[in-house]
Amino acid sequence: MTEDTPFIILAIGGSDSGAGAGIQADLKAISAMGGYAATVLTAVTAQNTVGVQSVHHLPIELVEAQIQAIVSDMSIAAVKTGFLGRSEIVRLIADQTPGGLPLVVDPVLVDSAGHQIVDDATIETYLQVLGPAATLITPNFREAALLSGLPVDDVAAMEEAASSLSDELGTAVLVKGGHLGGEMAVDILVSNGDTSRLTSTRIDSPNVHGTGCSTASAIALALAKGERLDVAVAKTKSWISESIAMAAGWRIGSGQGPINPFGPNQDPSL
Ligand code: PXL
Repeated sequence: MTEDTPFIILAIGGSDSGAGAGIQADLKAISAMGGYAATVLTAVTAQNTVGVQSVHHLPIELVEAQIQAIVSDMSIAAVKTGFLGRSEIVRLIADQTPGGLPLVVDPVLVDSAGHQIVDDATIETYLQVLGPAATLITPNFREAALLSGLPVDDVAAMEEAASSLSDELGTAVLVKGGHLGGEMAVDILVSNGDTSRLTSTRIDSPNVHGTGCSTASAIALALAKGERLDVAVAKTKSWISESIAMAAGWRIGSGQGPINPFGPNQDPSL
């Protein structure tokens, strides 16, 4: 590996045809931050800024073949997972991704309207198999409620769900409150028993589709570079805020559009 070879992040998730979220968001975020994203698709969605029209889950053999193609050839520095969709895919990812690397699991369990989009067996497999293998799991507040079994409708409840989940899984947990409303966007990080609140001013923009995917991808890259978890999370939060601000005037479609990860000044240390 030459010195200028970028860190390679294995991003596993679904395609968003509107390119706001999913693998397309991962590819943009990781590229914008100077990494290289290898992309394993689990599903193809037909969607735009208005919503998801259909989902096609790829056969498990094809998901496995993609992972093998990557890990047999490339030196992966971290793994990030997004939409996995089905219990057997969650299990496959836990079995097949290389160990000993930072693993950031964004458990995509609800759609942007807040409806559950995976079955209960899939949630159970996250709890039993993939969550415990993760370095960090990054549910939004609705997903934190589903995973912890606790109601989550304010910041105090986010803290309770985050620490309960962190205790149960034995991993660090970042609960994102961006969609909770209010003047501030508050996230909760629980790591090694320590709870911290990360706050930023809410930016008025219709374009926040894919912020979860982009956040988990940027954190995975920062961890690959050896950044401490709390620092990686804090830097990523301010980068996401800037990426939202840089796309606030965009009108890519009539609904919730993408952010602009290429807009912010890149921090060379991230
Ligand atoms: O933002 C979560 C997400 C992840 N992956 C895919 C998606 C979405 C949300 O729409 O479509 C493929």
